[in-house]
Amino acid sequence: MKKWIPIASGLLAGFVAATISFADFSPKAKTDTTASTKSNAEKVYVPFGEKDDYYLFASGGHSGQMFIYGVPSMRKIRTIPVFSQDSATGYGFDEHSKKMMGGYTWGDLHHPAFSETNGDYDGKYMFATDVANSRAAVVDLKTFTTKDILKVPNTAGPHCAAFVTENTEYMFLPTRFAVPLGQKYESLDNYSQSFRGVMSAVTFNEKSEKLGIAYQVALPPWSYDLSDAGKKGSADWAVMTTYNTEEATTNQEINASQADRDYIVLFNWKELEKMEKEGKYEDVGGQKMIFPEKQKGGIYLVPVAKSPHGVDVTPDGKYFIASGKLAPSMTVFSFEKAFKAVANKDFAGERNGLPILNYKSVMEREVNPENALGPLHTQFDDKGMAYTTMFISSEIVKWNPKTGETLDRVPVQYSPGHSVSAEGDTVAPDGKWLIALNKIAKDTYLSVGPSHPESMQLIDISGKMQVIQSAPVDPEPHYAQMIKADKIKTINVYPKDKNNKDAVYKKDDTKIVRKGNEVHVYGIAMRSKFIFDAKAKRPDVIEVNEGDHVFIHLTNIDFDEDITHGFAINSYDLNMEVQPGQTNTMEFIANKAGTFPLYCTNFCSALHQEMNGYFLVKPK
Ligand code: CUK
Ligand code: CUA
Repeated sequence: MKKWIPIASGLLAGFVAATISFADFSPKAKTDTTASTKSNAEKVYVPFGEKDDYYLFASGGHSGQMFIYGVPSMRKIRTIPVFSQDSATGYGFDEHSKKMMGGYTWGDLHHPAFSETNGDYDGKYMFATDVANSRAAVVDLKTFTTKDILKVPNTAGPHCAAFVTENTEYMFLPTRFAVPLGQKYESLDNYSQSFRGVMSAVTFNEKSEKLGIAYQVALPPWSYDLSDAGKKGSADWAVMTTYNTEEATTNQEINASQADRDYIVLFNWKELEKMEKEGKYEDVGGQKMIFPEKQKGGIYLVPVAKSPHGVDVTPDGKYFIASGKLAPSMTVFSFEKAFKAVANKDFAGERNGLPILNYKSVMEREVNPENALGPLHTQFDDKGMAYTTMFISSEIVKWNPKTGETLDRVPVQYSPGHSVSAEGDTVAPDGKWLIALNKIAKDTYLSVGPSHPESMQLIDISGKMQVIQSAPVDPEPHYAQMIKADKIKTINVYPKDKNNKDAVYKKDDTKIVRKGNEVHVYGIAMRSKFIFDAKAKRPDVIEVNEGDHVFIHLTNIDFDEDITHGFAINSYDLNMEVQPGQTNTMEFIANKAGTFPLYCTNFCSALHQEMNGYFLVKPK
């Protein structure tokens, strides 16, 4: 046995090496004294029995889900269903998740953000937003399941968030699309007067595990793109980029790119909070809507080169960096200078009632790395150095925000949107790893037809930047966050819940209760059978009448790690999952008469195949 392990791991290492697409195996890499002396294959190889150092939580874009990878191996570990149905876990089929999804079947998840304590990821929750159907969600990291989803009224396309403040006071959700308040019908001829880009201050109550809205802000009818919360000295502030300040209502490709300058919206959320407390808002569809043009202060515009995309706050909280998108430059702004300009009313005019700060007074430096095109997003390492993705020149550029000097650059395949560094949005990033989230991975993997998978490339940033591994990813990686693995504390089984009246933990407590045409089944799943009514002649059979309203409450009484059961009824298009100790409910109308086998969908024991029964529906 002892002999077998080194041989097998040697073989595996060889296999890993053979599958790396962009690795550099030259001896030069090995003699680089600043980098580790390990080969690239060894750096990403996690032997069987060992675990990765980091979790990567990647946005699933229009898949609506979140993808979990291990770093540095770049192995995909799990999909967490968030905004879209997922039959593998029964998400969106069982009662609880169906209700959470609010009638929608899909979402477009762009920006995941961890909950924070003192500006550091605390490993408790993950937040995300849905551009497609204007929702926000929270995922519990004890179970890697979605806990709550909130439909955000008065808004269309909360894109740029989620980003959270230093102690998770708020998650701000500015929107990509302007709409009339309440999303009522309105002619586009009245766009400038009647449309607004609404930002919502979303809160999270840890006790009830529910999301809520503290207040909303009716901003001008522009597109709000990316944003970031301040840190340390700038912790009370937040920034977001805008485009289409031209207020184009058609052919945005051209019409929204006319003006040489758009803005960064700089706001003080403590002041907005004060306005809310003092009742300085109007009721719009049951929400507290602040109209900033009627208030004094709190929100300022900072001019920036046309149509910027990302804006990112440095780990020390001193600067915010806008990426040009259409302008080939990154602009570094100083919070300190901005605060001074605010205090001195150093304004260059106003737009839509919002004061514009003097560009020269706030700008620290413009950075134009040679031939670098299409800057989108910036991340940071442990030394405060910046890494900006260049969508058009398809590379990552490392530079010093304090001097503007270009330090290093590495090509990626191809067209990176975001990148993510280890613990990158905290006040103390880790360095070590950066992952480029590429939109186009042409010819990286075996062909799967005309549309190729997207890719994530792992870059070792401990010395000279080197791409050392890549992993395919389902559509579509926008942002991701990377957290130290030991910060996440998962549970092994769901604890018994005495207050859950749907839960049954003993065979003798199982029963089928009829109230009029409602049928409630209180059953258990265990290796390797279902028991719906222990006293019945056939305990694993459910019999109802056509048209009955059926509730199946199922508890998995295998309090044993990883013994998950599923529950599906043949031809009824239903499936749900019960994890160890969990109780779940399926609700439906028995609208088809007949004989329908029911079975466990999740392989749970050698007798999994025997874990079935019948669902009988007597015709009317
Ligand atoms: S956006 Cu996708 S590359 Cu939604 Cu963060 Cu910039
Ligand atoms: Cu239970 Cu398979």
